[in-house]
Formats: sequence, structure tokens, C-alpha cells
Amino acid sequence: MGTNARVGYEAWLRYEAMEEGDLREAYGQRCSSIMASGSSKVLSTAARELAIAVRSLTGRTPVIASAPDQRGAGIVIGVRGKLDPETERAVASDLDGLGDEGYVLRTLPGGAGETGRIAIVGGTEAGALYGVFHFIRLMQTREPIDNLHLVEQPANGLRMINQWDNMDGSIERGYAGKSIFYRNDGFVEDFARIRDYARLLASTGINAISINNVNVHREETKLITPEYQQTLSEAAEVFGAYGIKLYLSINFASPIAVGGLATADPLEPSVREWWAERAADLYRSIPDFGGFLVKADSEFRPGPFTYGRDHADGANMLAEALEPHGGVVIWRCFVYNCLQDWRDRSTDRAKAAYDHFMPLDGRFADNVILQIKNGPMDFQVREPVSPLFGGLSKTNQMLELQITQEYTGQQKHVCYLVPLWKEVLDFDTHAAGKGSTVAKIASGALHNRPFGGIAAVSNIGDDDCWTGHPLAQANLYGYGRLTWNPSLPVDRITRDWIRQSLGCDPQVEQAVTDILHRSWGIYESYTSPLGVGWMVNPNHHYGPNVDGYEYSKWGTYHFADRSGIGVDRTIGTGTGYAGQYHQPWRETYNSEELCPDELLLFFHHVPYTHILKSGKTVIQHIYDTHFEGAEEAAELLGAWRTLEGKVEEGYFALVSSRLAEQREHAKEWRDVINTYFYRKSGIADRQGRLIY
Ligand code: GCW
Repeated sequence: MGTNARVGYEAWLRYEAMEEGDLREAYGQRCSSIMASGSSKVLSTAARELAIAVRSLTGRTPVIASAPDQRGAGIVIGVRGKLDPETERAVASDLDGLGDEGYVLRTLPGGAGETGRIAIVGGTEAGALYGVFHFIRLMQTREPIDNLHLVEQPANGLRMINQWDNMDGSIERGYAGKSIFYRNDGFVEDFARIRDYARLLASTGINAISINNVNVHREETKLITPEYQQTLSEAAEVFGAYGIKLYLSINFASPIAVGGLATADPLEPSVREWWAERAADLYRSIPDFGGFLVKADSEFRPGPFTYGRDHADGANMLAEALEPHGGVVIWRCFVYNCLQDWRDRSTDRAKAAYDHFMPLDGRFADNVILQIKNGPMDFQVREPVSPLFGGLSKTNQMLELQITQEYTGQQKHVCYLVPLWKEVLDFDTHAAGKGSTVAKIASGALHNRPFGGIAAVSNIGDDDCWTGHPLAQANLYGYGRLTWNPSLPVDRITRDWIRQSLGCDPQVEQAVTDILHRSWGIYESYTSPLGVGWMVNPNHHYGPNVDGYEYSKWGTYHFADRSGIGVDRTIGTGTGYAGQYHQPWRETYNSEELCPDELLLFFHHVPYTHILKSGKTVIQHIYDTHFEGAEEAAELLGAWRTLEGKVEEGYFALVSSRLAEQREHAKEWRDVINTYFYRKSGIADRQGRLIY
């Protein structure tokens, strides 16, 4: 139980002093000296991070050595090809085929009476840093380190965070305070907090960050101009020391807005030149700049459509500007008609991304990556996986997730998203036969693409605990771990996060695991039912409002009437969306009988009396899940309260107050939804519970 002034600030890099005993002794002894073979920035970061962790965990201050410990003990951190000959020889067999960001973690045999040293060797310095954070995690989770022999490699080239931060200090869809990057139309003066963020991210494997909102407003448009280059290069340095590359969201109309040109037409030579100059300039001050993230022709953002050009024309123009410098364009596929007439039943927002981008497959430059949201709509608590993943085969793709809980309780409710993301990553599109998972498509492995990865919208702000709700830290952490290795089991991620953040008390681990693992299901049960989505208050998206978006232009409807509910997206009588999938999904989703219950209303309009696979009618399912969900939400608070005295006081209190708020708000959801459907359908609850 630490005594930090700022509750939860250290998150999972909290190095609480270990309990006295053999393990603490052993860690301390093994780590008595730390030697970094080389003096680069990232290696120094790695050595420093390890020293901090060892000192706090074991109480022993390691010697920072300039040569390996002659007695054979200690930690050697280094990069392949630049190690002392003895270590290089000892790990040689592990280095074959090791990628740049991969690492080897190996306990080497000692001579007579010696313990032997531990080698942490990366393909590059960044790899070594990831190895160090892995090693620290082993100590935090009390794993043995006497016989380590691990070789790790990231599954994804790009492991990215998208900040939706604005330069006035606000954060679009932010639920954890203000931006840690900006204030009053400029950067913050002190980058200390940004540095602390970089280390949290790097410790989970993140290697890329875009630092401004994809909705690029006036001031942010200037980020690519000389005005901000000095400050940007300082920010890039901070991230660079942790192996993280900086990206910027750009405004497609920049040539007009800040370039003084009359057009932003991507085929116009002066426009192309302008972008090429901007890119060259950026790379002059930030040699390892990552590239541009682009939201174009989406929700009122400018784009190539204005000039009669398409997304490939737009993206390729930027790609051409970045290509000489090794940069990439990440082009978002969140493109749909947001001025739909609700009376128009033929337009289906779910179909839009596929319809826009499939015809362009094969036309994008090699350094363009299309960033696709996990679902076809927008980060709802339940959606099918976007069919675009199974569609594109000649284009680099990247999966976009949302860590910030826009539609999943806004960090007032606990909603652990790692299980949801796992379902998405494991989803088999059948694009190239069985085993064509989203994980393999996003990484680029399935279609052998040069670039790929995962991006997610961050959930942090300047709140003491970063994420508003301390338990929401588990989402940021779990996201990073999944980008490194999408096959990691959920349990493993949860266990590590708890031990690293809250210590190794088994009772804490049990209770918090339980809370986290139940949370997504609970949230789903008292909010919108059976995959239909929305039912939230317009604009801010918090709290129940069943018809909040029903007669709006946003294309997000549930079509509830007196006899039934749901969206017919079948091939025969509906919008045809189900036809965007490969078999067997096309048939599964298209059929009322085969469609899984949890997505039934996404694909079908059915009567309230329709019998689900569970044996219940739709209406009874709605009543039951809402009554049960609200009860379970209350149980979460009870479960948490058993940990009083076992979790640091401020942290305990903060989580308690959030869970109490969730309990009350879940009742509001329950009553609004149940009442709405009772009044619509006139069908009573079989159990006669109170409905208003
Ligand atoms: O979910 C919607 C959000 C917008 C967001 C948009 C997007 C950044 O409500 O706030 O804008 O998605 O992903 O572009």
C-alpha cells in the first residue's frame, strides 16, 4: 500500500517494495549490477528504468557498470552485434531471425560458484527496452528469473495510440480531464507528464503515437508549419527516448488553410509540391517522424471528394510526399453519409466503409495504410466485425479500437474491453480460407503486406490516475499488450495488470479479476440490447435515450415499433449488408435462425415475441437482462468493498465512488429501457417486476 500523493499515477509501473524473503534477495542479487553495452538514448532509458525498478522493488541500489561483472553476475542490456564477445556468443543462437523490435531474455550459466548473468538483448535498442520492461514485469509479478530463456517478437509493426487532443486543452471523447499535451492553443510548457506517459506506453509495447485529434481544427492545422517544428521536435525526442515515433493528424485542406493556395486538389501539381515541402521540412527537424493520420470526407472534414477525386488519389498524394523520408499515411475508413434522411430505409451506414473502399483495393501506394474501426458502425458495446477486413487483400490495413469509453460508460462505469478486442482479433473472416483472422490481416501477415498494425483512441487525460476511473487503466495496459501479442489470453493480461498495479495479494487478484471479467457483459446487459446499439443521449453519448438518434441524420436506428425491433440487414429483404461477408458468416448473419443472439437485432427486425436461442422471447430477454444487469452492477461495488484496507486508501475510495455512481446509473438505464419497451409492446414482464 504505497502512499502516493497522486492516486494511481504510477499505474502499472508502481514498484512497491517487495515482501522480505528469498525472492526479494534473489532479485536483488541477480540485479546487483546493470551494464548497458552502448550509450544511445534508448539504451540509457532502459538501464535507468531497470535501476529504478530494482531499487524500489528490492531495496538494493544496483551498480551501473561499464563492463560486465567479472564475477559473472548482473544484468547486461544490449543490442545484437554490439555486445561484449562473451554475451554475444552465449545468445548467438537466439539472434538468428530476431526482428528489430524483438528481444532475448536469457539467464546465462555462471562459472563455478557464480550465479551467471542475465542478458537482455534487442534486435535494436527499442527491442532491448521492451526486454527490460518484460524483465521488470517478471519481478513485479514474482516470476522466477533463474532460468530465463525467452525470445519475443511483436506481431504488429505498428502499435499505435491516437490522441484525440485539441490544442485548446480539451479532448474529444475524453473522460479523464484535460490534455496532457496542450493548453490555450499551444503546447504545455513542462513535458514531464508527457514523458511519464511515454514510459507507460513503451512498457506495454506501444511504438507510435499521433498527438492531435483526427478532427483537425484551426490551430492544429498549423502543426505541420514551421511555427511548431521546434516544439514538435522536443516532443518527438521525449517519445523517441522510449522508442515511440511521433505522427500528426493533418487537415486535408491545409494547402488552402495555411498554405495560401486556392485549392487542395490532390492532382494539382502545386498542391503536391506544397505537401512535399511540408514533409521535407518536418523530417529536417524530426528525422524519425512517423507520418500522417487522416480523417477525410468524413463527418464534415474536407477531403478529395470536393475535387471529384477519390480516397486513393488523396492518400497517394500524401504518400508521395512522405515516401522519400520513409513516412507512412494512415488513412481512416470511417466514411459514411452523416446527413442521412431517417425516412430513407435503403441507405445503411454499416455498409459505407466497404462500399467506399473495396473498389479502391489495389490502388493505394505501398506506404498507405487504411485504418478500419473494429465494427461497421462506431465502437458500440456490441457490433459485428467490420467486413472490410475480409474484403481488402491488396491494401495495407490497420485495426482501429477505442480505449476511451465513449459508448461504454465513459470511465464512470467499469467496462474492461480486452475481452471485446480479443473477440475482434480472433474473428475468422475466411477471406483466404479458414484461419484468416483479423489479427493476421491487421498485422499484414495474411496478405503479406509491408505495413500493418493496430491503433486505438487513448483514454487518458491530466487526471491524477490518467484515466478517470482507475480500473480503466487496465484497458490502456491490455491494449498495449495485445498489440504486441494478440494471442495473449485475457486472463494473463488481467493477472499481470493487477499484480503490477495493485500488488500480489491473491484476494485482491481474485476480486479485481472477477470485477473486470464480468464488466463488459454487465454493461451490455443494462444498455442497448442484442447488438442494436445506440439508445444514448445525443452528442455526449452518456446515459439512456432510446429514441435519441431515431429520427436523426446519423444513420443509427433501431426501428422499434409496437410489434418489433431491429434492423433488417439481410440480402433478401433488407439492406444487403450481410452480403459483405464471406461464407459462412454471410449465411449465418443472413439467417434469423443462425444469427447469434447477441447480434440478432443488428441483422434482423423481429417481433418482441421472437424466441431467441436462449429460449426466451426478445421482450423477456430485454426485461431480464436489464433487471439482472442493474443488480450485477450493484454487486460490483460489494465485491470491491471487500478489499478495503488491501488497496491504497485514495485508490480504494475513488473506485468505490465510481462504482456507486455506476450502480445508480445502471438503474436509470434499466428503468428507461424497460419502460420504453413495455409501453411500446404492451407485453408484461413474466416476473411482474416494477416497470413504470
Ligand atoms: O465516434 C465518433 C465520435 C466522434 C469522432 C468520430 C471519429 C473524432 O463520436 O467524436 O471524431 O467517431 O472516429 O472520427
